[in-house]
Amino acid sequence: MPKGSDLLVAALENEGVERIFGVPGEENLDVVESLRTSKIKLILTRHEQAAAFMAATHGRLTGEPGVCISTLGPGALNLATGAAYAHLGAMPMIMLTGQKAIMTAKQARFQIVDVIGSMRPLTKMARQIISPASIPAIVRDAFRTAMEERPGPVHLELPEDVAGEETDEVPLVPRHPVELPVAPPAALDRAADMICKAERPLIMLGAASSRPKLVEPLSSFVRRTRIPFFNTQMGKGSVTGGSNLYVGTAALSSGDYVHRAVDHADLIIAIGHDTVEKPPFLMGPKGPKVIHVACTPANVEQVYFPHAEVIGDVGAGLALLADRIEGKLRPDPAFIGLRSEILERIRQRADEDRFPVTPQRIVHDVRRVMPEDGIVCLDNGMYKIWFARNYRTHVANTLLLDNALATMGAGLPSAMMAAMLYPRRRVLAVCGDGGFMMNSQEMETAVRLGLNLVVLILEDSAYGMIRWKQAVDKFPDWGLTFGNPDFVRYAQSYGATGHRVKRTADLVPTLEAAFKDTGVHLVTVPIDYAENTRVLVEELQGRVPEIA
Ligand SMILES: Cc1ncc(C[n+]2csc(CCOP(=O)(O)OP(=O)(O)O)c2C)c(N)n1
Ligand SMILES: [Mg+2]
Repeated sequence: MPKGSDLLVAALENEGVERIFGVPGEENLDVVESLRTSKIKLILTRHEQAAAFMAATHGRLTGEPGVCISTLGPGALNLATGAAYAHLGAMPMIMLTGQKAIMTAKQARFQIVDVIGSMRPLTKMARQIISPASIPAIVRDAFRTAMEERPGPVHLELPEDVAGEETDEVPLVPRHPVELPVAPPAALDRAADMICKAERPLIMLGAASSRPKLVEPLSSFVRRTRIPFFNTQMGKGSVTGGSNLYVGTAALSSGDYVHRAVDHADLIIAIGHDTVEKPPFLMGPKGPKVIHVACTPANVEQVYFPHAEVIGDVGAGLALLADRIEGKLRPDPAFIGLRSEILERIRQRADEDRFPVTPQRIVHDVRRVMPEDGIVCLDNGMYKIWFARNYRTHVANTLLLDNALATMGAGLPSAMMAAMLYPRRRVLAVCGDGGFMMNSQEMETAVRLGLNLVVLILEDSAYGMIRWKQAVDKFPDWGLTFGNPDFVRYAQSYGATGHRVKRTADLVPTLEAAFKDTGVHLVTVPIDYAENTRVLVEELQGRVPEIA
């Protein structure tokens, strides 16, 4: 007779799960035993948070939920930041946590916290499993909920007595394809009318436009309508950035060069905008009209209140919209001039050879060593703004950054997941010396898994972004610097290879050599953040951007 944990693992196999990331506790031992004889690999991490970041990134890159596992109380709470990361970032993920037996209480309240209660606000659904017979249906429901628009994390708690309880065979619930409804003709006609009447329409690609299945329909919409486009940070790469219609990335909310194009527009077609992102532009009473195109209705915010909405399957909706407007638009010639001005500004100082290295040069050099399909995974720090503004993407989901929870610590785990999913592509984690140290223990996991991965650390011995904001706000420079380990020896102690860049000209050859070799490489380079103030404050007319 199968026990609860056997049914759980069979249900996960039924969903196509290949790996589970995490740190089991004694309450998970039945599940561990059921995994032992299954096709699913158990991948131990050195902290549950990293397991959750990896599982979430699986969901982000494939559309299929990644799965992570932890014990009760302390382990489950360590998943919380990863839950929030997936929840805000709309990444499908399943979190499985153990719990003490529910029919007896032999250890009184030892280690018991209300994990379901803690997870509820951080997930789409949080449920305790109370009988083995319910497992197949609950698991199917969990995956469906996690994957459905808007995707996100689901938490299931499996108490140890339910996991160990024998039961009759219970049939699994088969998967079937689900299509979303398409926007009704009235909504499409209204939007088409607004676009045809506009003189200077501009497309904005937001976070949800990066969903893996949208690559083709989005590119086709832009090709057919020839409307210039810009993207939010998390919408980067969803349409080829090499096209002559790309006018830039909105890494700040206003005042950046790309906002000249936004200010010039009289209509913005916001495709897949999710207001979890730091606002890519600020709507006001006088600005351009906005059409929201997405699977789910817009959230109304102080800075985002669209005038029309096209709700439903985005790919199908865009094809119908293109049918209505193709060939009827007159491209506005001013965008072409604006585009070259914006891109020229962004390119400035990319060749600067001063040492420590400037952020612009780092972005430029990273682009040189990354093939078009190479994946750059950012942690969270000052350099994120530079990569978002300056790094050109040509393939969808090749610059993974978090402009939603904007948590530190996800750079290395997200890169590890990308390296596992795409072993033949170059994968680079870019981390600050602060963010890297928040999950640096996963270097051991990366080495153990035999991943090919390069980690670039930008060293300023500080929580640079906060230090910069402190200076912008005219506070004295105080309290935000720290010392670092010797990163080369630190890498070596994990069995990885460490490199220190001592001259700006060495950055490209060092990264190139690291990629040509196999295994895990860590490259550390000192960064000069004087450019933050020069460009992001002084050059952008004294306007101070909001930061995370
Ligand atoms: C988990 C977490 N803690 C704190 C912050 C606030 N924060 C944002 S950026 C930053 C500094 C990042 O430092 P580092 O990783 O060294 O990057 P740098 O800005 O120095 O390049 C901090 C503390 C955050 N976003 N996430
Ligand atoms: Mg730093």
